[in-house]
Amino acid sequence: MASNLLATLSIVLIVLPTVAMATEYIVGDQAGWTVNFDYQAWAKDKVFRVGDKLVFKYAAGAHNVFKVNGTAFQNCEKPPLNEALTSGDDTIVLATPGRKWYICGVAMHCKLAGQKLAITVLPQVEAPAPSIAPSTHYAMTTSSSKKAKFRSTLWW
Ligand SMILES: *[C@@H]1O[C@H](CO)[C@@H](O)[C@H](O)[C@H]1NC(C)=O
Ligand SMILES: [Cu+2]
Repeated sequence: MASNLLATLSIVLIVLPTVAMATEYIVGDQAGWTVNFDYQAWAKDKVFRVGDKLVFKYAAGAHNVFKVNGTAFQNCEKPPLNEALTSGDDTIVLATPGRKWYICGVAMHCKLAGQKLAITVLPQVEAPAPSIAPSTHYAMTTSSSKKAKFRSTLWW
């Protein structure tokens, strides 16, 4: 029991800082990925960075998601169907900086109902300059003064 708890705690402690740094955006928020929604207005005041995620939520079959180039975005050109994301809960990790374009390939959703999203992905937040890091050594002074109490598990 206690070892399971410890294992779980360790995993959570290791994973948590990694997760907390990236932002996960539900495209369209409560509206999800749908027709007649202004995705440019939705994206306008958001800052997208490498490592962040876009989640496209929709009823599977009703829509899909294509990552396209700027020309295809403009003209609502659909790539081959096998390139579509279709699960209804599609996560895209923003892997590189730059302009990114997404469209729905179902019927005329892109062309006639504005189901298209264009964003600009910025680089990850700068880490400390590499020229400074190797020559400077910081002692690890942070330590938890509160030891975890597992004694309660013995009283079962
Ligand atoms: C943009 O995408 C379309 C459709 O997938 C493709 O036909 C075209 O060659 C692409 N253009 C560029 C410049 O990559
Ligand atoms: Cu659609």
